[in-house]
This record gives sequence, C-alpha cells and structure tokens, in this order.
Amino acid sequence: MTHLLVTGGAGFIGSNFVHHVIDHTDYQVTVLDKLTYAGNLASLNGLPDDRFAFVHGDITDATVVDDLVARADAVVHYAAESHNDNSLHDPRPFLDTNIIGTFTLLEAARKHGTRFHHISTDEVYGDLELDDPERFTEATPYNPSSPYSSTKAGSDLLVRAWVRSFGLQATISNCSNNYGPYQHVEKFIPRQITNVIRGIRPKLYGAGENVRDWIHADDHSSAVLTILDRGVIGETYLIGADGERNNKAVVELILELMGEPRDAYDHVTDRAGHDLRYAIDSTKLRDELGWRPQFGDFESGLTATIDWYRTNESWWAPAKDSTEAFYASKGQ
Ligand code: NAD
Ligand code: TDX
Repeated sequence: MTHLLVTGGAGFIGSNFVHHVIDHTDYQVTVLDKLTYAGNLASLNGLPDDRFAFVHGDITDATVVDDLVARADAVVHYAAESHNDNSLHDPRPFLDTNIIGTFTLLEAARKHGTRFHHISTDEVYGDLELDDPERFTEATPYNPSSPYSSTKAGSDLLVRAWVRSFGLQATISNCSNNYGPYQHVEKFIPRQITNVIRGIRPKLYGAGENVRDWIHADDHSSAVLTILDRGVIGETYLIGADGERNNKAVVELILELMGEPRDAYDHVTDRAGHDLRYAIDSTKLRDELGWRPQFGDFESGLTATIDWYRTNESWWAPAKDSTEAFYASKGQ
C-alpha cells in the first residue's frame, strides 16, 4: 500500500486531492499543513480514520518534515502562499514557504530517496497577448511577473536542480486557474459569488479584459494522480482544460446565474503588474499519459460552485469581512 504525504492538504486544491485519493485509490494519506489563514480543517471532514492523518506543522521545519518524509512513499507538495494580491502587499511569507519550504522538503526527499511531485502554476511562464495564437507548453521560457509567481518559478527550478544534481525522483505539474468548492473567498470566483450572496457588488480589476484558463479542481486532482502513478521521472506536465475566458465574461455569467443584472458590478483599481492572459496547451499530458478533463462545461461547473457557496456559508463566512476590509484598503 502507498503512503502519501500531502503538504498544504487543508487548502483549496490540496484538500480536493486528498478526497480524490481516498475516493479513487487504496492509498494512505498524511497531510502536513500549517493552517495559515488559507487552511481550513473543515475541508477535510469525513475522511476515514484508518487511512487519513493530519499533522499541524510548517514545511520550513526540517525536524517535522524529515520525520514525515521518512515514513512516506511519496510527497505531493501543494503547500504555498498562493495569492498574488497578498504577495504584492507582503512578499516575505512567499519566500519563506514557497522557496525555503520547498527546499526543506527536497532535502528530506533526497535523504530518504522519496518520490516527489511538485505542484506549480502556469504563472511561471508570465503572460500572453490576447491575440497570441500560441499557448504555454512545457518548452515555454520562464518569465514570472509577481512575487508569488517568481517564488513558484524559483521552487520549480529547485526541483529541477535536485533531479539533475542529486537524482531526485521528481515530477512537476504547472496548472491553470482552478475553480470549485472550498476555494478561499479572496480568490476571484468565490469573492464575486459571496459578494452577490451578501448584497455587495462584484469587483472587477481594471477593464476586465484579462483572460484566465479555468479548470475544475476535480480535474486538477485527477491529473496529479495520473502523473504520480504514470509520470516519467524528471518530466514537467502542463495541466489545463481549454477554459479560456476573460474576467468580465466570468463576472457577467456569475451575475446571470445568480439572478442579477449582468452589469451589476464595479470596476476597481487594477492589480499592479496584472498578467494579461494565461493559456495552457496540455497535449503532452493527454497524449503521453492519456489524461482527459471531465468538466467540459464551465457553466454547469460554475452553477454547482455557486450552489455550494449558497449552502456552505458557515465554511466561508468567518473569512469574508476581513478579506473585504483588506481589499477596501487597497481600493479594490
Ligand atoms: P491555498 O492558499 O488554498 O492553500 C494553501 C495551503 O497551504 C493552506 O492549507 C495553508 O495552510 C498551507 N500552507 C501555507 N504555508 C504553509 C507552510 N509554511 N507549511 C505548511 N502548510 C502551509 O492554495 P491553493 O489554491 O489550494 O493552491 C495549492 C497549490 O496549487 C499551490 O502550490 C499553488 O501555487 C498551486 N496552484 C494553484 C492554482 C489555483 O488556481 N489556486 C493553480 C495552479 C497551481
Ligand atoms: O476581486 C477580484 N477581481 C478581479 O478582477 C479578484 C480577487 C481578482 N480579479 C482578477 C485578477 C485575475 O485576472 O481575476 C483574475 C483571477 O484572480 P485570482 O483569483 O487572484 O487568480 P490569479 O491571480 O489568476 O492566480 C490564480 O491562478 C494561478 C491562483 O490564485 C494562483 O495560486 C494560481 O497559481
């Protein structure tokens, strides 16, 4: 039986992966999570005691990390400071967790010869023009824009160096923007859904022309499990589901699906250095490992996500007022 150590498993995507693994394999899972503002134990409710354990700790703590990595067959590394806007306000935790935390895990995996899968983002490739016919591939040069994406790029390069220099048994995946239940209300889609529920007008940065390539978190999890099981050591795989949409269209769709006028939103101060467009070509993952996304229809995925936020207010309400106060202080 395989025993996975999942870092950041109390976050949005990490918790989705833990549920996915429990539902689709017979693996054991241990989560290591610091429970920052972004971690929520309620996202891990309902997991079986005989297959799941939670450890409260920091991935920069070499003692805790070494002990847990020694007992795992594979590490799946999700833990990160993940929000661009926070990284523009206070970059330091991004360096600590994304760079030093990843380094700490890599050293433990090297020492114990443990299989390692590193979760990363398409943001490491910078951004594309709106009319660029090319999309990101595994061969696109790194060109990150924000403190967040530069620390994720740095962590990817550390993994590559540990593979080449020390023979670490590692793979990397870079995924596009995720949506679905259990996402923190600081992020674009849940912020706008919970604003509408609270009677606050949605907030669009700048003109809203920026394009994101949306994928349901369930599809991200199935892709990561595929790479963990069948990926070639040393390889990078891009994960995406052909879900390009501009932000204005997404806000208008949320308003329509929630029964509000499509123009009932505000334009607010744009994000500094705001990436224009992300777009993923996931041909390698599809052709070489046979992975396919299951959520082809963004509108029905979004409808189910809206329903989830409507019926799970107790999960997100504690973070809502402080998140909006932070944005208001930035004119956003
Ligand atoms: P999240 O912010 O929802 O969750 C991050 C989790 O990591 C939280 O549970 C937090 O408590 C934990 N954590 C933070 N610092 C830690 C530390 N020092 N030690 C231990 N735990 C710590 O993030 P998310 O959106 O679920 O993203 C997870 C991963 O996926 C990140 O690596 C992110 O870069 C990557 N990713 C996210 C997206 C997206 O759209 N959200 C897309 C591509 C890749
Ligand atoms: O209120 C808002 N209004 C708005 O217009 C917020 C919060 C965001 N936006 C815009 C900015 C982006 O163009 O929406 C888009 C999405 O914003 P975020 O949800 O903050 O995501 P993004 O910056 O694209 O990064 C996300 O995808 C890649 C995740 O947060 C990262 O962790 C992941 O690496």
